[in-house]
Amino acid sequence: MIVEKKLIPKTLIIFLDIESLRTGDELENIYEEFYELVISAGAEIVEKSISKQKAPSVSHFIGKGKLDEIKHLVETSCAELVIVNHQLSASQARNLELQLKVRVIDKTELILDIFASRATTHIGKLQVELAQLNHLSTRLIRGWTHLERQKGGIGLRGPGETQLETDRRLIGHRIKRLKSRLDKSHKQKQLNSYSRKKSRNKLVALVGYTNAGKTTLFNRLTNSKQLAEDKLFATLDSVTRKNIDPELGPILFSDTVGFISDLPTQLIESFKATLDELQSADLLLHVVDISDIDHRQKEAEVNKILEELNLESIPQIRINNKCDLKGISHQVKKEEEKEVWISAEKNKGIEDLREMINTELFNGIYRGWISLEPSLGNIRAKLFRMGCVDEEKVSDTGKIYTYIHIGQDELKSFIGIEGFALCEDKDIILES
Ligand SMILES: Nc1nc2c(ncn2[C@@H]2O[C@H](COP(=O)(O)OP(=O)(O)OP(=O)(O)O)[C@@H](O)[C@H]2O)c(=O)[nH]1
Ligand SMILES: [Mg+2]
Repeated sequence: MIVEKKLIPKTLIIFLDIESLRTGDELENIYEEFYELVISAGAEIVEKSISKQKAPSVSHFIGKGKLDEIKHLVETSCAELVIVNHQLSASQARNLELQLKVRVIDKTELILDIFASRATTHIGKLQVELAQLNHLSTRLIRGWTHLERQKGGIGLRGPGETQLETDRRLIGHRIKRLKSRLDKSHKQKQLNSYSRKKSRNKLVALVGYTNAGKTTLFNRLTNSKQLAEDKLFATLDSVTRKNIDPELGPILFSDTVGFISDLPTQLIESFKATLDELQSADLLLHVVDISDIDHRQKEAEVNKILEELNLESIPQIRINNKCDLKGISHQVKKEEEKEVWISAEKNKGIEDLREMINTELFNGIYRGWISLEPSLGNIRAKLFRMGCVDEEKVSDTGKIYTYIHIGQDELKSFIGIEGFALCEDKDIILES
């Protein structure tokens, strides 16, 4: 058997705190997240440089004195790669590489790299490639734009065209192709969303910071077995499934990619097609890891990204997850606050969540018997399609009694139809 050996680069990490007012614990948390990102990318950390700086330097991002120190560290540790916990401009990255004589990558590239290694579905892979190419093209921009204007040409590489121009052109073509392929998949998704509307299922999307517990909750609500792991970006591709909880109205839940602070804009851009699905969501479940000391900050980051995606107007329930770790017993605050305390892993507080979802989406749930005249076969079929029917009895006269659970709002649309009536248990015993 051939075992593929993955190259693990010896890596030096640079953690620079730029004039922040953050306290020790918060800073520690941010450092840990960065450290974990580096590990997730599969690097072997051989050296680190942690420091504070007032403002980034325009040319190298890192101040001169510190840079000399780092240069020495690179040499003594034999590091082959340097990763910086910020976004660098193209020239800063190049200048740093010239100084340090090893490859330098910034936080954007680091996240893109992790996404690339995690993407499993066809769409996921296309999206990551698009993001990487978009990023790459910003890195190629300097030094050739003036040439492009002279030549401006499609066609084979001609005399006078530099390698940079050729690369740029090839990247441009590939980006165009990827975009059109993603567009096609996107259209398919819109069709799916249309058929969902027809089937009258509500769409509830789980959003939140990476590692908050979205997939764990999703699995619980839909009885799925999606991979939930204690690592950043365990989920990359959205998955949508129907709920299994009979107490809930007809709902499709959608698990999505987790967010992180400084999520590269290229990534948001290329994931828009997937995240666009969220536009048609009726409700967002914002999952927060309440045991994380930084959870307020992370919650704000998520809301910022939701705003960028124009999703801020969709109703939200804030879910304080991992209560078991905090020792908080599940409790519901005032209902208007739309906040619940749960432990997705320990299955605590799910009833409160269920109730809040039902209230939010359906104005509460009606559970009980209805009677249908035999001529209302189409209504009966519709109720079955909606997944509302729990039990059914037919009287001697052919009248159908159906026990349903349905949103109060949905129920309203049936009331008034001739031959459709709400009834009580005793009515059924009398007739059948
Ligand atoms: N103690 C505790 N751990 C939990 C709870 N919910 C989730 N976890 C753990 O938190 C880790 C992350 O859970 P996931 O469900 O993968 O988180 P996610 O939000 O889907 O993460 P990404 O897909 O990476 O964005 C896993 O190790 C879970 O077992 C909880 O209620 N309590
Ligand atoms: Mg997940």
